[in-house]
Amino acid sequence: MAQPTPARTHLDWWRSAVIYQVYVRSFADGDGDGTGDLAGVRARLPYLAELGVDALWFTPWYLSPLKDGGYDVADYRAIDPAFGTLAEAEKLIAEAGELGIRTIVDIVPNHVSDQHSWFRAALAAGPGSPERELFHFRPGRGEHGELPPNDWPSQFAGSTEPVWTRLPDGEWYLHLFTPEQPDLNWAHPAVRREHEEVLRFWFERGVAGVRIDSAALLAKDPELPDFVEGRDPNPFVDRDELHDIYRSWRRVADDYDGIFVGEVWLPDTERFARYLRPDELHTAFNFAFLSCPWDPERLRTSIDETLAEHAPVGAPATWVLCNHDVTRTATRYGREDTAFAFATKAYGTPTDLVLGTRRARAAALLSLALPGAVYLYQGEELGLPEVEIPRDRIEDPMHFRSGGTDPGRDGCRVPLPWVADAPYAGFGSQQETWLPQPVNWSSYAADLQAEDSGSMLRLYREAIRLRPAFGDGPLTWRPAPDGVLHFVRQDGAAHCLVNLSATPVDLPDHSELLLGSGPLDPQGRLPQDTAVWLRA
Ligand code: ISL
Repeated sequence: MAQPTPARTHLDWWRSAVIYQVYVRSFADGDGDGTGDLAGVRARLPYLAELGVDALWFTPWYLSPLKDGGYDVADYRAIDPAFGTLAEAEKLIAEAGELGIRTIVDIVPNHVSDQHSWFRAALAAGPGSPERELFHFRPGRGEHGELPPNDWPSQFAGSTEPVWTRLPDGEWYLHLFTPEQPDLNWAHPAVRREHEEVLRFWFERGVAGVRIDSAALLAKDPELPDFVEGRDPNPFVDRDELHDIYRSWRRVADDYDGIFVGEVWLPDTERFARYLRPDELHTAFNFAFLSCPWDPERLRTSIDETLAEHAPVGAPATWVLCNHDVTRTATRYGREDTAFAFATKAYGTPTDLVLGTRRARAAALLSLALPGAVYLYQGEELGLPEVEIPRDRIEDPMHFRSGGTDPGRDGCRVPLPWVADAPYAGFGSQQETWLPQPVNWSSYAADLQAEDSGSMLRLYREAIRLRPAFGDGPLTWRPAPDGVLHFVRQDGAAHCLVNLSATPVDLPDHSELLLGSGPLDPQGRLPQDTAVWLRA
């Protein structure tokens, strides 16, 4: 029997929100210098309001040398001058709020930039100093300390580079990502204190939530032992100490009715759900769904497992198809292997974009009909494909740290096309954009799509407008032919069907066809790779 839905208040907005991820550097350029900025976002707020999203998640906009696109933070209380000023961020938060759009900022607690004042002080203070205790400094192994202190693998998939860097004074420091991103020592009380103050700093400025970067990596085994595959507990992933950290973060957030979304990549669903206990994080990204291939059984299993793992802790699911780290949806679904994995990214993978786009449209309706929150990555609503960036223009450290074999993540970070008939597809730049746009980029421009009722943009706008028809209650599967996903929400009042089989299927009885990802066939049946929303 379906559980009664408890009464919801405005404070529960995040349980069923549509949250739009803004990669500031590539969203819109307000000052014409080739890099996106806060002025660009402010100018495009009406577009986001028209799209109908509930909140914006901004990837890091803080002072940063941008060695990892801003995930190398030099100062959490300052905005990078390439993006704007703190006063402008405050204006942006307020202006978005006036349009009913909340703001989520991105906190990167695992590491800081090597230009952060703490790390500079640690370098200057030398071995054995209290300043170095904020990080993981160690002598090396080997007769002369010439070997790294342990053998941990890099957290940049495909990276062949070590996670330790040796200083001229002989000590080594730990960095799970690039050498410009030294890992903090979370066993140190000052590290905890500082982050709670940073949370307060941003909540005081009116943000509604915080995304937590690499949320399962912060805590380290103090002995820093070698990594042994399968040994439990892992010395640096998903350690029990993390839960105490997030419980105290939760107390800070509760003072402001703020919410968290954790970047928790963990294959073990029970371990994943621990982060979502009522006194810890509110939500976490659903990477299982993001990685799932375009396959009816696998998708259905992924949805069922997601709902089952969240139910015991009472947390809503999230549905994510892509983000700034992964292959864009339209491209991924147009390939032979439709799953996402960092390990399988390669140059020159054959792609059928017509097929991929048809599936991406169906996937949009599928994910927006599921119970929980949906994350939408900028440009997904335009159906942008992954771009193969010329090697001499790539900036992503993941590419370089793989020895050049991994194309890296810049292919999903190309500056957005806004106006077809304008320089740089209307991104706003007066000079070459920081990543090059491909020749056909204007054909995806938002202004063209706004005028075209068959466009991806119009589909997303309609879907977000109609999504309340699915409510916030549970999902029930209906019997369906092989290869067809059919579920209902609202005690059967709203249906979602997705046909992943080659055989067209008849629609169930309904009073109204709310929305389709593509046309029905001449017999009124749902064709392959098409989704439909119906009112019973
Ligand atoms: O590379 C991975 C697996 O080998 C990922 O799991 C990776 O650890 C994860 O995507 C972390 O990403 C986040 O932190 C990184 C940053 O570069 C990414 O952009 C961010 O999303 C370091 O801060």
